[in-house]
This record gives sequence, C-alpha cells and structure tokens, in this order.
Amino acid sequence: MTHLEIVKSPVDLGLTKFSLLGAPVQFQQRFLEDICTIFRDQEAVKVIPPQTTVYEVQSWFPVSEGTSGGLFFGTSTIMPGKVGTEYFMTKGHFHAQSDRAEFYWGVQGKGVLILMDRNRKTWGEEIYPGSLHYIGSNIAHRLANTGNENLVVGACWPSDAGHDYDEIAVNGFSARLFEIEGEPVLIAE
Ligand code: M6P
Ligand code: ZN
Repeated sequence: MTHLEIVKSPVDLGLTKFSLLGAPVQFQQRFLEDICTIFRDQEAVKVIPPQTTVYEVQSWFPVSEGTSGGLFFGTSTIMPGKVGTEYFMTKGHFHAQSDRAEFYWGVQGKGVLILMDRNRKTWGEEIYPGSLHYIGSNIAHRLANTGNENLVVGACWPSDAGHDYDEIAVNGFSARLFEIEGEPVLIAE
C-alpha cells in the first residue's frame, strides 16, 4: 500500500478571528490620508486624523499576478466610521481585464456593496454575514460599512483580472452612500 501525502493548506480562513492566517498572506492597510479624495466632503476629511485606518485587506496570491486560470483570495475589513455623513468605503475598481468576474460574501458586520456598470448605472446590494454577491464582468465594485462594527467581506477573483483604479479616481461612482436620518441612502450624483 502506498501512503500518499495529506498536507495542511498554507492558508486558513481564521473563522474565529475573521482574519486570514498563514505565511503566504499579504496585508495592506489604507489610511484616510491615502484615499481621502474618494470622499465627497473634503472639509469633513480635515477633522479626522489622517492616519485613521479606513480599511485593511488580507490576500493570498497562490500564483503570480496575471496568471491565466488561477484564482486569488482576499478578506477586506472596513472600519466603522464616516466622513461627514458618507460611510467609510473602499477605493473600488473595475478589473483591468474588464471581462473578469468576482465573488464577494459577507462574513461579519453590515454594509452595502456599491456596483456600477460601464453606462454608469449604479445600484447597491445589502451585505450581512452570509450574503453572497456575484460581480459580473465590467462592473465596478466598492464596499461601504454602514454598521458600528467592522465589516468583513471575503473575495475570490481571477489571477489575471488586475485592478483599474483610474476610471474611478477620475470619474468616481455615479452615486454615494450617505447616512440620512440614521439609515443608509444611495444618492445619485
Ligand atoms: C477585495 C478584492 C481585492 C481588492 C480589495 C480592496 O479583497 O476585490 O481585489 O483589492 O477587495 O478593494 P480596493 O482594491 O477597491 O481597494
Ligand atoms: Zn475586483
């Protein structure tokens, strides 16, 4: 009888801490000063310490960036907070290979996935633990935390998708998520 190898995967979902664990996991932090231009109210930006963490991303890249046929895996953690009345959110992006899709799913907290197509039509999907989101090709995607605790969202996307941040940096999304009378409201620009 030949005994074949059974090994442990190098990365663990970290279900108890909502944090990817393992040597290959890469960590990225986005401070307010890095991304402040994405928010509408620039006066409100000035009253928040620039070193405030808006979100963190943990990623596992089992193959190199650009490999066709591979997958990447990530966890985004968006902190609770607002700039004025606009919720803390990610930069958001289209994929550089614009026909590549992605899955997001809610792990902890609550929020809204803001989606926009190439005609600049924007809509939102509610995020909660267990919510599952298929982000089709040519759809820009951004996460906003509408709760009082961390919003943790899992992600899986093709290793040749890449990120196109320029379109969003220049033109933004066509709607923003504000808190109005205690509730999240998506308002067209
Ligand atoms: C998810 C994935 C990543 C992305 C990250 C942060 O984990 O979609 O590809 O980089 O969220 O989002 P952004 O790149 O828009 O800041
Ligand atoms: Zn993406």
